[in-house]
Amino acid sequence: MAHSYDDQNIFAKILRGDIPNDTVLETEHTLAFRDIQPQAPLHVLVIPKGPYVCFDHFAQEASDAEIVDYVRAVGEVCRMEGLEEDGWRLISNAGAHGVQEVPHLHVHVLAGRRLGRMLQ
Ligand code: IU
Repeated sequence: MAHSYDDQNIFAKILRGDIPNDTVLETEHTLAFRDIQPQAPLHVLVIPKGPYVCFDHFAQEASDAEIVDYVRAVGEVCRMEGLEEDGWRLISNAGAHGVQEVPHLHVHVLAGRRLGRMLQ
Protein backbone atom coordinates (compact mmCIF):
# COMPACT_ATOMS: atom_id res chain seq x y z
CA MET A 1 0.00 0.00 0.00
CA ALA A 2 1.34 3.46 -0.90
CA HIS A 3 1.10 5.88 1.97
CA SER A 4 0.67 9.59 1.48
CA TYR A 5 0.70 11.63 4.62
CA ASP A 6 -1.73 14.54 5.04
CA ASP A 7 0.07 17.13 7.16
CA GLN A 8 -3.22 18.91 7.85
CA ASN A 9 -4.51 16.05 10.02
CA ILE A 10 -5.34 16.93 13.60
CA PHE A 11 -2.42 15.05 15.16
CA ALA A 12 0.02 16.83 12.84
CA LYS A 13 -1.45 20.09 14.16
CA ILE A 14 -1.03 18.86 17.74
CA LEU A 15 2.60 17.96 17.01
CA ARG A 16 3.23 21.43 15.55
CA GLY A 17 1.75 22.97 18.69
CA ASP A 18 -1.16 24.54 16.77
CA ILE A 19 -3.70 22.71 18.94
CA PRO A 20 -3.26 22.04 22.66
CA ASN A 21 -3.20 18.55 24.10
CA ASP A 22 -3.14 16.89 27.50
CA THR A 23 0.33 15.35 27.34
CA VAL A 24 1.11 12.24 29.38
CA LEU A 25 4.60 11.57 28.03
CA GLU A 26 6.91 13.15 25.48
CA THR A 27 10.13 11.57 24.27
CA GLU A 28 12.48 12.34 21.39
CA HIS A 29 10.30 10.59 18.80
CA THR A 30 6.96 10.04 20.53
CA LEU A 31 4.06 11.95 22.09
CA ALA A 32 1.38 10.43 24.33
CA PHE A 33 -1.71 12.45 25.25
CA ARG A 34 -5.23 11.90 26.60
CA ASP A 35 -7.99 11.25 24.08
CA ILE A 36 -10.55 14.08 24.01
CA GLN A 37 -13.43 11.57 23.94
CA PRO A 38 -12.28 8.84 26.33
CA GLN A 39 -13.82 5.40 25.80
CA ALA A 40 -12.54 4.13 29.17
CA PRO A 41 -11.43 5.70 32.47
CA LEU A 42 -7.93 5.79 30.98
CA HIS A 43 -7.67 6.50 27.27
CA VAL A 44 -4.30 7.68 26.01
CA LEU A 45 -3.16 7.99 22.39
CA VAL A 46 0.49 7.32 21.62
CA ILE A 47 1.79 8.75 18.35
CA PRO A 48 5.18 8.91 16.68
CA LYS A 49 6.35 12.43 15.92
CA GLY A 50 7.24 11.43 12.38
CA PRO A 51 4.75 11.59 9.48
CA TYR A 52 3.43 8.02 9.42
CA VAL A 53 -0.12 7.15 8.47
CA CYS A 54 -0.44 3.71 10.06
CA PHE A 55 1.54 0.88 11.60
CA ASP A 56 2.57 -0.60 8.28
CA HIS A 57 3.88 2.74 7.03
CA PHE A 58 5.79 3.24 10.29
CA ALA A 59 7.26 -0.27 10.20
CA GLN A 60 8.46 0.24 6.64
CA GLU A 61 9.85 3.75 6.83
CA ALA A 62 10.68 4.74 10.40
CA SER A 63 14.24 4.44 11.67
CA ASP A 64 15.13 1.82 14.26
CA ALA A 65 15.56 4.64 16.79
CA GLU A 66 12.01 5.89 16.17
CA ILE A 67 10.56 2.39 16.44
CA VAL A 68 12.40 1.57 19.66
CA ASP A 69 11.44 4.93 21.16
CA TYR A 70 7.80 4.44 20.21
CA VAL A 71 7.45 0.89 21.54
CA ARG A 72 9.20 1.85 24.77
CA ALA A 73 6.93 4.88 25.15
CA VAL A 74 3.79 2.72 24.87
CA GLY A 75 5.14 0.50 27.65
CA GLU A 76 6.16 3.52 29.69
CA VAL A 77 2.62 4.95 29.51
CA CYS A 78 1.24 1.67 30.87
CA ARG A 79 3.79 1.73 33.69
CA MET A 80 3.32 5.43 34.47
CA GLU A 81 -0.44 5.04 34.68
CA GLY A 82 -0.08 2.04 37.03
CA LEU A 83 -1.76 -0.46 34.73
CA GLU A 84 0.39 -3.50 35.44
CA GLU A 85 -1.95 -5.00 38.01
CA ASP A 86 -5.32 -4.72 36.28
CA GLY A 87 -4.21 -4.63 32.66
CA TRP A 88 -4.97 -2.64 29.55
CA ARG A 89 -5.76 -2.90 25.86
CA LEU A 90 -3.86 -1.53 22.87
CA ILE A 91 -5.70 -0.78 19.62
CA SER A 92 -4.43 0.74 16.40
CA ASN A 93 -7.03 1.34 13.70
CA ALA A 94 -5.91 1.58 10.08
CA GLY A 95 -7.72 2.56 6.91
CA ALA A 96 -11.37 2.32 6.00
CA HIS A 97 -12.07 -1.15 7.38
CA GLY A 98 -10.20 -0.31 10.58
CA VAL A 99 -12.32 2.87 10.81
CA GLN A 100 -9.29 5.07 11.29
CA GLU A 101 -10.46 8.66 11.74
CA VAL A 102 -7.13 10.42 12.06
CA PRO A 103 -4.56 9.48 9.38
CA HIS A 104 -1.52 9.63 11.67
CA LEU A 105 -0.43 6.42 13.38
CA HIS A 106 -1.77 6.14 16.89
CA VAL A 107 -2.10 3.40 19.43
CA HIS A 108 -5.02 3.70 21.82
CA VAL A 109 -4.18 2.65 25.38
CA LEU A 110 -7.45 1.77 27.12
CA ALA A 111 -7.73 0.81 30.76
CA GLY A 112 -9.42 1.47 34.08
CA ARG A 113 -12.40 -0.86 33.65
CA ARG A 114 -13.08 -4.35 32.36
CA LEU A 115 -13.46 -3.85 28.62
CA GLY A 116 -15.86 -5.73 26.36
CA ARG A 117 -14.58 -8.98 24.92
CA MET A 118 -14.82 -7.98 21.26
CA LEU A 119 -14.58 -4.74 19.38
CA GLN A 120 -17.19 -3.84 16.81
P1 IU B 1 -9.19 6.51 15.35
O1 IU B 1 -8.47 5.25 15.72
O2 IU B 1 -8.54 7.28 14.23
O3 IU B 1 -10.66 6.30 15.12
O4 IU B 1 -9.10 7.41 16.65
C1 IU B 1 -8.97 8.79 16.66
C2 IU B 1 -9.07 9.23 18.09
O5 IU B 1 -8.62 10.57 18.17
C3 IU B 1 -10.48 9.20 18.66
O6 IU B 1 -10.51 8.37 19.82
C4 IU B 1 -10.76 10.66 19.01
O7 IU B 1 -11.53 10.83 20.17
C5 IU B 1 -9.34 11.21 19.17
N1 IU B 1 -9.19 12.64 18.98
C6 IU B 1 -8.51 13.38 19.92
O8 IU B 1 -8.05 12.88 20.93
N2 IU B 1 -8.36 14.73 19.71
C7 IU B 1 -8.87 15.34 18.61
O9 IU B 1 -8.71 16.56 18.48
C8 IU B 1 -9.55 14.52 17.66
C9 IU B 1 -9.69 13.19 17.86
I1 IU B 1 -10.44 15.36 15.96
